[in-house]
Amino acid sequence: TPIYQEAGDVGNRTLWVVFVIMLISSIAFYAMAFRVPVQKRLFHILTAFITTFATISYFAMAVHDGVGKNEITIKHTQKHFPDTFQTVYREVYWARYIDWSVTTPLLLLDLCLLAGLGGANILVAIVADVIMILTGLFAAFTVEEGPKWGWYAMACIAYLVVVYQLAFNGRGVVQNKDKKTATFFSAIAGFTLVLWTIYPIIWGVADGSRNVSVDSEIIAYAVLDILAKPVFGFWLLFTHDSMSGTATLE
Ligand code: RET
Repeated sequence: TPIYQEAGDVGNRTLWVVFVIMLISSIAFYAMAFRVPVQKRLFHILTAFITTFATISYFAMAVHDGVGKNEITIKHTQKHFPDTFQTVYREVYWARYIDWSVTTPLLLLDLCLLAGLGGANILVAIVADVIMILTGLFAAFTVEEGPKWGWYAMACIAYLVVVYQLAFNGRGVVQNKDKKTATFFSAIAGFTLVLWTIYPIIWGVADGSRNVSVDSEIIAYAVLDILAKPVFGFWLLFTHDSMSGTATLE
């Protein structure tokens, strides 16, 4: 008998709640964008786009359009008995990967512009990030265990490139800016790296090894997504607005 791993009421309700939070944040970010002079709008627009994509993706998941199914066969090996096989069908929320492939580059752009990184470094960070998300998507839909963790390992290596750009190059170059910006960058980039590192851990126990229910997976990603997008966004924009002069961040 196959095992079905699907979202229940708790998961579905969570998806709707996050949809509403993303929608309200987007409206707030667009409103904040209108209130600042046009030269200061870049961060506002970027941040508003990030939650806009998340709003669309959460809507897709809540109405169950952005969801597929992955089939995996598990072999139980028992001493003195023939091997038994069990099929697990687990929901895969692929809309997340579409969302992440657009929004994580935009989040990185926010941070790279804040640090004042050059074009080449920005491009390396963004391309590595896109590779991370795409190989993560392949990992999610690969049926065989070997290739699955192979794709996962590739995604993790790409992630290390992103970390390197932010933690080493970003931190180095932001020292050329004023002290306030340098301190703020350390705080918000540190916050980002801690949060982002939890994603592959959740993926490993949920999508990867299937030890965690789909509902728990939805809730874990919901908390992370709210911190990584709306909370990150309000923090960035309020700080930006409170800094005097347009030169501080751009
Ligand atoms: C995957 C699985 C493969 C290994 C790695 C991953 C990393 C994902 C990250 C996602 C960040 C998402 C954010 C969303 C914002 O709301 C694809 C889970 C390394 C870092 C910040």
